[in-house]
Amino acid sequence: MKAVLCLIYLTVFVGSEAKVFTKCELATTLKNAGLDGYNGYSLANWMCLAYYESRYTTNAMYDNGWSRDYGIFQINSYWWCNDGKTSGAVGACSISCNSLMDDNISDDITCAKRVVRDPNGMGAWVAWNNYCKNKDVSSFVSGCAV
Ligand SMILES: [Ca+2]
Repeated sequence: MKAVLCLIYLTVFVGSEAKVFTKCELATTLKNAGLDGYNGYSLANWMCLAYYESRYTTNAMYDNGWSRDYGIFQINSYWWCNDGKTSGAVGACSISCNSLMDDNISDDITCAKRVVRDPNGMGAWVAWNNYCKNKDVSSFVSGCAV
């Protein structure tokens, strides 16, 4: 019985384990998901954005008091994802914020594509405005086979 419980625990734990991507691992994942050039933004811009928003950490979460930002792209619970505790939330990605915290970022990427299709583009992300916009971001992909 103990062994069974242990196995269940291990499965749940491993299944929800957070992942911190390495630079080139993330660059390859984002490129394969079609982000390079998506809506006019280079892969290096996506990488810069993810670096300054989460340091490539899949379970990053920031609580500003009235809403929360989730995951590797720090997607907001007012506009995009649903966390069940954000008053008046729009939830335009129709996704649970929890699923933006696991180590599978394919749904995070789908939602990020939705975010960047808005008129503000990457301007939706404060960190991108502050640290990546109009900057030389080439170092975020340099040395990676992408
Ligand atoms: Ca996810």
